[in-house]
Amino acid sequence: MSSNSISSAAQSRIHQALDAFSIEIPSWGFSNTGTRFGKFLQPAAATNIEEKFADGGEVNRLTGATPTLALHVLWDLPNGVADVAKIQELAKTHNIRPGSINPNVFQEPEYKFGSICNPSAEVRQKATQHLIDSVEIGKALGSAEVSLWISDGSNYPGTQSMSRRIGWGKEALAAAHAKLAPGQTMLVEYKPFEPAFYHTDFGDWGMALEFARSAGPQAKVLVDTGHHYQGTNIEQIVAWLIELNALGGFHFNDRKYADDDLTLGSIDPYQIFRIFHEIHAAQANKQGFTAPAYMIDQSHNLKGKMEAMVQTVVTAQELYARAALIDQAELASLQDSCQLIAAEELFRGAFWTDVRPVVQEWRSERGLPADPLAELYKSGYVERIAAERGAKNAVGQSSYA
Ligand SMILES: [Mn+2]
Repeated sequence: MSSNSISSAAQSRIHQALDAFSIEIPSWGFSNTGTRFGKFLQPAAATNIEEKFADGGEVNRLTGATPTLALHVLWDLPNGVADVAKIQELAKTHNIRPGSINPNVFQEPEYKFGSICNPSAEVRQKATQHLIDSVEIGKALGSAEVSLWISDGSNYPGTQSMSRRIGWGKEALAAAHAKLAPGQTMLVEYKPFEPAFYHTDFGDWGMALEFARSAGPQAKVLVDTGHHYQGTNIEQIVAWLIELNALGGFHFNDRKYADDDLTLGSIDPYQIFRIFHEIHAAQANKQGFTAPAYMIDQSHNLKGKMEAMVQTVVTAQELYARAALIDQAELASLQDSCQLIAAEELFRGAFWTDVRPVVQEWRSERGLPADPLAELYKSGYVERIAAERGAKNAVGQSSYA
């Protein structure tokens, strides 16, 4: 199908949508990762923060859509605020800004029974201080979001007080929220299970919303698309969070079973389309709606990391563009008159339209490579970094840092 079959009004909607769409890429998406059974080493994987910035900058050069790189405090700023100057220098060199700051309160042995929800006041204090340090790092870097994934929970009924842990978690988040600068947002992520298998303290969007609300006005909910039970209507959760002015951001990835961290749209592109539709609908219909932060949270064990990241960004743009095809006024009128088939066909028709020629045209108009993946292959970047890093990557590493 050529771009000729897309009306010029729809084409200009796509162009406008893509101009406003950027997506954050994660520093950890470029380093070696694995399964819980083992780590698979790739010769081109980034082995330090300099290489993560170089890779992130290259993805931004190819796509023009990834202006920020998410950072993990323990892995990327092991010396905390003392590493800020180095990060700023790397950002300048590689033309990609520091993005969300992600505290790490799940890796150290003292967090075995939880971090901010741990029964030990001493452990809670340590975890709370790490959140506060992360807020300070965010301030020093001028980064907009501090993104919290609290993995606390328990494995056996009766072994922990779910209700007392709520209070401990609230106390810690309020203490961290009190340190936020005016422009900073605290994002609260949720997940129903894993690493804990009986209860998770931040288990679903209702819990995350209550934690965010009790922390303060700058705290919002983060939706990780892989963090739901099978069959959950994620786009309805998105609609509710928009209604409540509580949608802070997304971690995009795809899955077949649980939190598989697969490439966005690889298993169910219609799911991502339906989420993007709720965003476009809010933009058309809700006064004062501000777009949430779009972020990628994926680890590629089998695919090449650079290739997978570029593929992900391109897929996100295509699905965002497809959702922009829907004429919101027309859809609303069909919905209100309960013309079910016509409404569904309008919706479904947008999903099935090949927008790639229009997206390529948009890229060319902005001086970007029309096909970022082809350009990556042509550039020889992956071969070059594999040669440079191969020896370092031949040695096993014990963490995701
Ligand atoms: Mn996530």
